[in-house]
Amino acid sequence: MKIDVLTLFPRMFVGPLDESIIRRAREAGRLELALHNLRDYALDRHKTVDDRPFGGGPGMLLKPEPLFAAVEDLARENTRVLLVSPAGRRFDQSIARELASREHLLMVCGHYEGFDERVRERLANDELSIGDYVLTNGALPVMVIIDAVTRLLPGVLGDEDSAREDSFSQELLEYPQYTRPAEFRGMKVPEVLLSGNHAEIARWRAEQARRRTQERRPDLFAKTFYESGIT
Ligand code: JF5
Repeated sequence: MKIDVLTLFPRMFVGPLDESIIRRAREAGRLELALHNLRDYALDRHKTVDDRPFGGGPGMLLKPEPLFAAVEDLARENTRVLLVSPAGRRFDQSIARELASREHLLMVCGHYEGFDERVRERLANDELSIGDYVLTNGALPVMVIIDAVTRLLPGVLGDEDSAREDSFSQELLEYPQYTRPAEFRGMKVPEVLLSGNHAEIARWRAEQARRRTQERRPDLFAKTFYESGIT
């Protein structure tokens, strides 16, 4: 998959996307990542990318001309153009799966008070948010989305992790897990996990996952219940 990123802060991406699994995905050629500075698409000699909103009000907006010029330069027939801002639809694991199936993403980082509305109308296929809070710009949320999508690309994770992705994510929270020692500072690992009774262990884990999800994430629990009939 190819991902182009349009941002006013390309240097923010250096570091986070050069480590660990994303680095390996890039080195293996499974992810091709290219950073583009929106300012390079400014049309005037002052390299202006923002302007004041018509009608007044606080803050600045990203003006349309540099964004249109950039997207028209970078997008192809099969490109998904994604805006990232707090006004987008909430990014989740199922959207990550959908994006991972695409050939080419062009991710546009929001900034200031956001985008001129004509960018939404004409340029973008979708607008995504990673949660209900306001950041200074879209670089961090774009990196979050790239991370979540990259680990789903074929051949990026080891077999064990990709199997986990299939069976667990988006269903329930994790059950409690323990490693050695069996007792640490007086805290004991639940007896059942040391029993060697695999049917019993599976039952305990399912119950713990259900209970934890119901308590901490009633929204997720309701969705899982609705989809699969788990009680
Ligand atoms: C941004 C205007 C974009 O703050 C965010 C964000 C929060 N959740 N998801 C994305 O993006 C940066 C800020 C202001 C447009």
